[in-house]
Amino acid sequence: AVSLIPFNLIICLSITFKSFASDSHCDPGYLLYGDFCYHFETESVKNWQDAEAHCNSEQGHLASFHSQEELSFLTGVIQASPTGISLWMGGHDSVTEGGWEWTDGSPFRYIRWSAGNPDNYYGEDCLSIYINGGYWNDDNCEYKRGYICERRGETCCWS
Ligand SMILES: [Ca+2]
Ligand SMILES: [Ca+2]
Repeated sequence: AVSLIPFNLIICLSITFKSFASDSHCDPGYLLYGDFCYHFETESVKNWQDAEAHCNSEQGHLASFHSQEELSFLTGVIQASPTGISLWMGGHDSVTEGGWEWTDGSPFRYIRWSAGNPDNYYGEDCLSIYINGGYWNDDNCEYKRGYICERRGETCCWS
């Protein structure tokens, strides 16, 4: 039994080292990109608020994006199995019209609006991404769409 303790410790250390080397890992159903795990929900459609609430129940938020690289990852995944026209993301201007923010609190700097948007058409306040092309639309929050959740990646052992 004495020899098992250091052996277990070695396993944990090696897993920790591996997880640091690859930053983090994700639960089943989530894909790792950078420090975050993403879940692409295309089977159960929800309005924007219910989609965000579902992501909250998974300790996350609707996804935010901050670079062309992140967006290329996203569009690569959703175009591999296209479902519907567009998916909900975490952007909204429901607090202040035209004052776009992400539900995860990250800065709203990188933008990729589709031509003519945001147009606030009949009061659109929620951000959806077109599967074909990855451009964004301010959309009617009540529409039921698939969505993308994000959460921080898990780290092993001592987190
Ligand atoms: Ca609006
Ligand atoms: Ca629009």
